[in-house]
Amino acid sequence: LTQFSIIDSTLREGEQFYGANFSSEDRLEIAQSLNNFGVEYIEVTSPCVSPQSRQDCQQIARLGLHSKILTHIRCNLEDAKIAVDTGVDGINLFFGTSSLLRQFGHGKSIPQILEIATEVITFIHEQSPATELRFSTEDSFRSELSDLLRVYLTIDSLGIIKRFGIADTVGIATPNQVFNLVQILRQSTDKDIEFHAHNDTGCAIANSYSALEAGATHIDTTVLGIGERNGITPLAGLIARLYTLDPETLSRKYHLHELLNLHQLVANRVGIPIPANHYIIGEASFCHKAGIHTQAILNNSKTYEAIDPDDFGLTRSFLLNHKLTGKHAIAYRAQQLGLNLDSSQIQSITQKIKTLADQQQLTPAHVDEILQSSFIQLTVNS
Ligand code: HCA
Ligand code: CU
Repeated sequence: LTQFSIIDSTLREGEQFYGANFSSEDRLEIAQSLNNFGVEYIEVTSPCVSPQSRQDCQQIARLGLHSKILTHIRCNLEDAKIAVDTGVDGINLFFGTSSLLRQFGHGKSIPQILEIATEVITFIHEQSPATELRFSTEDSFRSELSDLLRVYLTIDSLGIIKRFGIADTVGIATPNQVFNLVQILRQSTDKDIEFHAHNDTGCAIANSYSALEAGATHIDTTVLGIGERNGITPLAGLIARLYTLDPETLSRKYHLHELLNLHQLVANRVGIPIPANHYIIGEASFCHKAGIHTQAILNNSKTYEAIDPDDFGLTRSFLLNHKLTGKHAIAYRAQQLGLNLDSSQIQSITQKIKTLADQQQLTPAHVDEILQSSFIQLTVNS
């Protein structure tokens, strides 16, 4: 799995997150930061939603970033006319194909969808033949397979579309369902396949990985997984999933050291903290606590780390100020502090910390104090 591209949609799907309201400056900085990390594509909000969005879309397209810039529009002529003038590298079109969206959303039948899509795709291609076009069926997993295939195949026969999208719009698909649908589409077209996974049931990363296994070529992500409702595939989660399988490819494709900066920027601009247990860049991700773990990690970090923090410019840490602590971690800390204590001394200090931790909330500073004062006492006594 080396031939895949990430389409990061923090500046489109991410703007649909309940707390997000990016200024022009935010959008430009986030685009730069995504580019520094090295995602292949950046998807930005439709230029049709507001005058500022249109300006920002044009400005991001003009930055000359290494990442290709896409915008995401409804499949209609009015939107298409505005989007072709923005200078983006590609346009992502979508049309709801499930009976729910056809009945209660846009109200169009499958033949009408095909007629409109044909008109829009042909128009964009005539106006701007170099524009990379993608067409996706919104709510793919609640659509009839026969409808999906009819739509994809009819549109494929126009010979214009570069990539087809499958969208798990309400986040209900299972990894097997994703595998099966992508595989069917893989066997029906030679075009690229993009997968967009909502995370309502916590399967977004697994589903995205399943899509890749079945032959998808492009995966949609956002930083911190932000998006409508509880969001979509988190970028760092997809990176973690793929990195453990092939660290060399991931290190070659992306500037992994930029991952934390990117997340800090987005968290700051959305106004949310980075969850401590977020993939890779969360504060707890390389923090080791239980004595059994710290002992083994000190011997060989691979024992309890599937991801090497070094590759991401991050460092591991040990939590000592609790009752689960162990003598190896305490000895390691003593050594760091330059305190020469023998193993029986370390043993008794460890017991002291455990006992104290049963009675009160200890801080790392407490642990250091205990180590230091024990050391002084022991030196004075000897
Ligand atoms: C949305 C649309 C979308 C589109 C995905 C795509 C979805 O709900 O705003 O274009 O492939 O989840 O269906 O984000
Ligand atoms: Cu979506």
